[in-house]
Amino acid sequence: MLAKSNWSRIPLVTAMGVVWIIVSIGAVSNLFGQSQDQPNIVFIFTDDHAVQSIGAYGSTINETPHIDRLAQEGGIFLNSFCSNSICGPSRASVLTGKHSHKNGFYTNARGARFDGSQMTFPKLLQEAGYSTALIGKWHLNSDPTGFDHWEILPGQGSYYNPDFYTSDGRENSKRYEGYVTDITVDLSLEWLDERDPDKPFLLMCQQKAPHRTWAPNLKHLYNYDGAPVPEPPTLFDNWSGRSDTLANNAMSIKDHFIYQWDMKFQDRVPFANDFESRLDEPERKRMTPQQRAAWDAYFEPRNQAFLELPPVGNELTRWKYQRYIKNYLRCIDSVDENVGRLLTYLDANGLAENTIVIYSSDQGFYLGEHGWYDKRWMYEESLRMPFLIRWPGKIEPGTRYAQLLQNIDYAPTFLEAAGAPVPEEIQGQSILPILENPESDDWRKYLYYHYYEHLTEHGVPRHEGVRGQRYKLINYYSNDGFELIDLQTDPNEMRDVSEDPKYADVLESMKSELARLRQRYDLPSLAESAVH
Ligand code: SGN
Ligand code: CA
Repeated sequence: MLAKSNWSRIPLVTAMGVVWIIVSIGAVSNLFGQSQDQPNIVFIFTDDHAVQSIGAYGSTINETPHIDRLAQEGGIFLNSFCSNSICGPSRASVLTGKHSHKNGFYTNARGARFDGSQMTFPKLLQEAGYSTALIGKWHLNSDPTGFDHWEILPGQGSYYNPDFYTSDGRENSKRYEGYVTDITVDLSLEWLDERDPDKPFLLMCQQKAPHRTWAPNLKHLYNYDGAPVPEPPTLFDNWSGRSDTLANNAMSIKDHFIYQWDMKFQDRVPFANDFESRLDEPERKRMTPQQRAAWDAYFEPRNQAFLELPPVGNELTRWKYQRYIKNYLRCIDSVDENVGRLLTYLDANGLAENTIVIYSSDQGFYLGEHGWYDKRWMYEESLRMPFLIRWPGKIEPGTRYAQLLQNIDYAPTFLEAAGAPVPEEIQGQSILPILENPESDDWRKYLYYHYYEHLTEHGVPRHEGVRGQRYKLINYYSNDGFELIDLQTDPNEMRDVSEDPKYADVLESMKSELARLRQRYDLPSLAESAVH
């Protein structure tokens, strides 16, 4: 890999000279590779894990002791955000350190493919002497590049008895019996055992969980049983006082769950409408007879009780919220215990000291806030990404960072940590200076956001915006206009103050921040953005 990538930089030397240079580069890189200065990186990345369900972020609905360990032994970024709140685009920003309009991956639309020939940080880490691996969810449609080893789920993947495929092709995918969250870590640990011990490594361990359809592991089915999970204060939000476009959503707890998928019913529920009824349930049909029996033993009696006396009105919404949130949290219970397995492995193999461990997720999620599930909007719950980082010797245990972090910052951070140059084209900034000086004020004061999918599966329109520490400006540019939120007086984001004269100056200054960021990141016109 090294020889190949350096070859292109030395086209004019003679054949003998080339051999000599390659041998020298190999020797230097080997020394470099063994150096203690290059930390290993374990990047644990989950799918749709909202900060409201992480203990270290103050969750009031669950506990995540293993994830929290990273905050206790390292640091936590309290203001960490994505650039485009949807799976593939967030992953593309992580890999490239760039916003969607620069890495070319705007939406999850059918046919969207990540251009794997472009610069990514794993490729640059390979050049800097790292062994690299990616295991689990990928969801960028083209095959991964920049990894010595990869084993990925097709598309969204499955919770039960999942298929994984490798560079041998999708048609040669391998089915593993068991639960995807465990298997993703089994495969990650196998790779750690087999890797070249003389090189530093990058492991991207990317869980499918806790993505829809929230199918928990059998051993966690009974967790949270017996007592209701507290409801968020905005579960019955009626979307007034903000853009009219909010009311067109198709992601409400009240109306937009599918009984057979999300609510775990086997048959059509008699009073369900067509939207709420789809029979091609994705998980139960994949289970072994034993798995299915254990699954049914939990859900069937509870479903019967529901059908005998179905709740109505707000009580039905409450019931759906409980069914949804408990399964979501059970999926996280598996994620958390598997974070524990990874940390235990690092401890047991003497790797903890020289390994950066990060826990993050591709975007946040609504856990009933605003009456919703799913993501996409620029409101806090889906804009946020968890970011916990442990790096012994560099981060004081228990450090809390308030700076505005974004997923475009991950790539330059990893490159700088590895001592590799950060290409000019990267739009994010390395957080290393902040890690050294947590109080640092020398950091962005505003961040740029842009969601491009227009009125697809969940009815969310394209929009862009800017967020500072106190204010957020959103532009629903294809179907409405500006919305201004004062996060200090209105942390639940229930009121657009863009037309309130008291905020006239704030509105103007946020508009000019937006214009400044559009220029800084070299955005095309909104008309050009409206084609994706
Ligand atoms: C699927 C889900 C959606 C979800 C998208 C994107 N529907 O289409 O609810 O928003 O993925 O999620 S499902 O009925 O198939 O579960 S993402 O994490 O990949 O961006
Ligand atoms: Ca996601």
